Amino acid sequence: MDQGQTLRQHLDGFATDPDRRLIADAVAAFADAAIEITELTCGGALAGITGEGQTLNGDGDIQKDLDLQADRIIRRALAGVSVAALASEEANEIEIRDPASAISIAFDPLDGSSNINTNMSVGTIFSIVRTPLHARAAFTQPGTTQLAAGFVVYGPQTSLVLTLGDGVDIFTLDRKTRAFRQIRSQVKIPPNTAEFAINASNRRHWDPPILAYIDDCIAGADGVLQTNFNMRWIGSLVAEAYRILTRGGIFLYPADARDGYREGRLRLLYEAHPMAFIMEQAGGGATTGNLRILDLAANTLHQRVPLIMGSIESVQRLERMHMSPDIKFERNAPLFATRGLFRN
Ligand code: AFP
Repeated sequence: MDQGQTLRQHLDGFATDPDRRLIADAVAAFADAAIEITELTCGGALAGITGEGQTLNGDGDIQKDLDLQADRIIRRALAGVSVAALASEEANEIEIRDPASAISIAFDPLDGSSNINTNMSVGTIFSIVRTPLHARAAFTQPGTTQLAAGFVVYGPQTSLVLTLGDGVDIFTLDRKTRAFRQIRSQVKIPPNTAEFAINASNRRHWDPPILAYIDDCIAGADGVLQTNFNMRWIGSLVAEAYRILTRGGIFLYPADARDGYREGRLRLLYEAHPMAFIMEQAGGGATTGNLRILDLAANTLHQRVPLIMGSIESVQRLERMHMSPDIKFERNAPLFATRGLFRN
């Protein structure tokens, strides 16, 4: 893959049969929508964006003005693409369009929208799946049925991360030509990391394996991991994922004891599934702690799931810590507190 090719050239090289052409057209539609959305995020208040909202989506989240505008922009961009079923974070129901189409799409039009009026990075996430016999069943399949997945970060750069099932490539919007141009191909996530991302204010609500892992990270070079860690928490999944693809890391939004968070906060269909596909395609991993994200199938449209993703060594360590019940997590014991039994 030559660096510097446009996204359209990349997609044309991929589209070697009618189904692949369909996938390519859907990705191109998200790229076109992203160019329109980025003009709103860059304009902010000058573009009439307040980051406020009055209505609630199907999962009870306040819908910010840009959530709804992004949803409309994406649906309009997809109008010219044959799609069987559409699922959006901002809609209570699946939209059936062309049931005979080979592809269906789940998307989060604007993730991280609570960051809009603080001028932080936000994004769009999408997952393209093969349509099963009945279009209505498109979103009850495991994540392994995805054909493509991607996300756009509306940050200092507007960049699109894409997997078509053969590695991960990154494209940045050239604002002069209004075309996405490839900046990285076949991205690989470093297998090890010294950087974790978690909302540490929820520490009192975490389950023991998460407590043990994060405390081991904070123990630094004197602890069982024998490494000094750095922490990040942006509050925007796409920004965290982009950083992990750039320099490695582990992102955790685990289940916790708060009401409504027993299955975490992130949604399986249009956040965890596409992110997991991208992470695995880049040599990383994605798990609930107990189960591989891509093996999971949704029972409901906005189903939440605990999400741990990033550098493969850290993901596998956390899975071991979740799956070995005989490990004693004597947390906060005086003097003889025992740590996780793993030594790297
Ligand atoms: P919003 O879209 O409501 O801003 O949520 C963003 C998000 O789903 C994800 O992008 C962040 O990683 C996570 O929530 C932040 O959650 P906390 O606000 O609980 O830290």
